[in-house]
Amino acid sequence: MTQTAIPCTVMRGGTSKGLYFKLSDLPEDIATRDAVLLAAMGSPDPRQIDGMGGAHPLTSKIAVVGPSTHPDADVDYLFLQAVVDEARIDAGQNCGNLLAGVGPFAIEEGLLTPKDGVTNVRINMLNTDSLAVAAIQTPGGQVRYDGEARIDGVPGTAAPIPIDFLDVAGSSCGALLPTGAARDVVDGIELTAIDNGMPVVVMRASDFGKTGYETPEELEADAELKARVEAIRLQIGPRMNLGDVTKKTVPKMCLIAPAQHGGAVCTRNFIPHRVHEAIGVFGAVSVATACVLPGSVADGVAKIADPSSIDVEHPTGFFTVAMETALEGGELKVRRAALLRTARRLMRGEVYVPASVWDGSR
Ligand code: NQM
Repeated sequence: MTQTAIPCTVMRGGTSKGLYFKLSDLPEDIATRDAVLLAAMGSPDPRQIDGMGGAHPLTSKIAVVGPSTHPDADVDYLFLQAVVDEARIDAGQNCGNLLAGVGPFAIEEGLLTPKDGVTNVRINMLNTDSLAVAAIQTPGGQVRYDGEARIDGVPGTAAPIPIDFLDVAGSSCGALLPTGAARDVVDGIELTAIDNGMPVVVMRASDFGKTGYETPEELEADAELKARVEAIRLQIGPRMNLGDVTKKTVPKMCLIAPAQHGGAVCTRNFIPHRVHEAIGVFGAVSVATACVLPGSVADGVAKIADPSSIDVEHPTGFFTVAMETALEGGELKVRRAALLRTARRLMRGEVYVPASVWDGSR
């Protein structure tokens, strides 16, 4: 036997795609687990030609799902980013897009019993120690994938998966505003460092001499801009309680501009070394929160018609975040955030890794 076969499901979750594993199908030892996942994805290699990865951070994602270790949840979800061109598995961020596939996967794999109608799956998100509830369509106790819900960045329509978050503010950085201020200045650029589920640094595109309406390709081709953005990221990261972020995928760096299509704000997101084709889920929640935060750099850029529903524009459309916030003693409190995603099971089978990486024993 030269290869080890591991049960695996490929799913589109929101605007991302990844490999979904049951916790019990992977090695317990973390170093061996990470070696297995790198081999499964084909990292490190810019083309990921010898694995399942799609040669972009958005298609080099992994969800590990297991029985819940939280009294108020049904399942545990650990998100792992396989870095495309480095031998590195990063557990330092959450992913709200792959999160959309966790409920369907858990039901399909028998990790919880579905209802006839809609099954609310309570998910313990291990990366940020916070909870989400995803409503999965399960008529007759079967996961339904087809439907009429449309999300920008994905062709066609699918069954809706509304997701609710109760406690994501400060879940990575310890506070909604980890530097203690709504506005900071680094390298002469005003910014808002915020964490409402994802550490994000919000900056005005115009401060970099950009419109904010450039395509991801145009921004990725701008070496000078990328160097300036990265220099700011490396300085503000430790101040966001993230330590040295040189080798981390957080914080995300978001350039904002006035909305072009009737939304609240226009965004371009460095995640952090590629530019997102849309926007991450928690990334959008954090940017939307900056838009309602008094004194943030979004003040004067974002136009908020209705603070309970914020349309974040991105390169391929809109991302709508529903939010309940309140000002308490001048401080912004986030009571609830919610949004809509879809997901689809694409394939179920076994992924093969060299037996020299793992012989299958746990
Ligand atoms: O912000 C991309 C994605 C993500 C993460 C990234 C995400 C989120 O679109 O919750 O979904 O910012 O790395 O999958």
